[in-house]
Amino acid sequence: MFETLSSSFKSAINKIRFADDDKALKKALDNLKKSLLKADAHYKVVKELIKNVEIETKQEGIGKENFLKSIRKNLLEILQTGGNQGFVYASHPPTVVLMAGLQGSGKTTTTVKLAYYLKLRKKKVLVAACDLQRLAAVEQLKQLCEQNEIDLCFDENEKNPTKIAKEALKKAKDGLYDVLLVDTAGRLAIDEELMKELQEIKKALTPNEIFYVADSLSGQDAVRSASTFNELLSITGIILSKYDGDSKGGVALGISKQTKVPLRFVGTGEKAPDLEIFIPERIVSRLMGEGDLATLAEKTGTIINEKRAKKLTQKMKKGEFNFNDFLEQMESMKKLGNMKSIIGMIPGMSSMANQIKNLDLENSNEMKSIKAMISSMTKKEREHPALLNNSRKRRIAKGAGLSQIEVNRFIKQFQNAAKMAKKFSGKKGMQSLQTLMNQRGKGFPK
Ligand SMILES: Nc1nc2c(ncn2[C@@H]2O[C@H](COP(=O)(O)OP(=O)(O)OP(=O)(O)O)[C@@H](O)[C@H]2O)c(=O)[nH]1
Ligand SMILES: [Mg+2]
Repeated sequence: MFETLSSSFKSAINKIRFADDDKALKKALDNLKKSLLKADAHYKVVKELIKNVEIETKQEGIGKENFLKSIRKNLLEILQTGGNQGFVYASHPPTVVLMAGLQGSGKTTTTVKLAYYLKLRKKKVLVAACDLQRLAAVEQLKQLCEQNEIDLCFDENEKNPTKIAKEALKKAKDGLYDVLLVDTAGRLAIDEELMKELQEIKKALTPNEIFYVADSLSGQDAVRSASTFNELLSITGIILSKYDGDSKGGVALGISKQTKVPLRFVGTGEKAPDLEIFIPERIVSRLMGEGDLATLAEKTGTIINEKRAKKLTQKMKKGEFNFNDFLEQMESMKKLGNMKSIIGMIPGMSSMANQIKNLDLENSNEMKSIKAMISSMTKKEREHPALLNNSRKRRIAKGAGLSQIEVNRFIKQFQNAAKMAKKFSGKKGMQSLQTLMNQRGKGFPK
């Protein structure tokens, strides 16, 4: 995410080559303004940003450094409007979060993503199914929660969402849950009936947070509807969904400043792991093309079990890395979510992220074939890749419905990967891993 915006900033910065070059500054600012407006950032926010950067850069002396410093400072100010960041836990659990939004904006998906995010952080999470408007709504949530092993409170025969909400709150308290997330019904437009329903649930729960889920594809409309919801319901945070369709990404830039409500998370895909925390300092780094190692390390840190990682490294060192370990690694990668957004967090890689289509590990043909091959192996073969002779390879190919050439290619790839792994698990490899680990714990929200 942010690749489009990031490249706008980078190209502006690159235009400033010489000191005291008024013309270059003007050109850089004009270009920046145009591309931000094209990305659907609000004109007032853009105008103010450009004006401030121009004044400050001239004051400090035109040059790359001062220009960069001024953009950073002003971007941070814009993104920080509104207060709380990330996820804030109530002092007395459960933290109750009411999810609101228009029809199809992504409330239900985002509820599950947030539950998944919190679960990875070792929180006990309950979801309440309070959309009783749409027929299949409860079923949709049931399936998503089952897939991701998330507890759900629901009653398909109940017609009154406030009743379910109250029941869920009681269950959350009795069951010592850390967080209760309440999914609600959407409407095509903001109408009285919807507001009444939401206000009633709000009264019954006194939630700690009311998150408004806004569809970023709807551009400035998302900002307007967020403002209206805020007037009527006093929302405490905004989540921008569908940010993987990047064209109108400029909305993220101004939405906090325009609504005075902080942007808390951004949805970057349809799957449970595709949710990014929105921390202004980190986002500014990403916008400046400097990557975001903090979020990357935090994300990998929640998924990679350190003990297990050590054990794997030992195995790699001894050259004992086998097919089971390989599958396990693949499963962990899946939990990281949208690869495009992961790559964009690595410093200097944001332009590369732009070129990658949403790489889907789970559903790629390659992954499917690899899984089929490994499941056609015996337990012994999986643990001891060296056993695979020609007759065994033939059997595996048959079992997986693949040609022997394909099986040979995969085994070759695997052997190369194991060799590389052995090399990197030596001293040098450990050093780079250590550097990444050290990034953890620096200013992470709990
Ligand atoms: N690509 C992408 N799709 C998303 C994202 N968030 C939600 N969607 C998709 O958007 C569609 C609507 O999402 P829902 O979560 O059902 O929306 P909702 O607000 O609960 O809809 P209603 O309950 O009908 O009001 C689904 O097909 C989701 O998969 C996202 O961040 N990226
Ligand atoms: Mg829904």
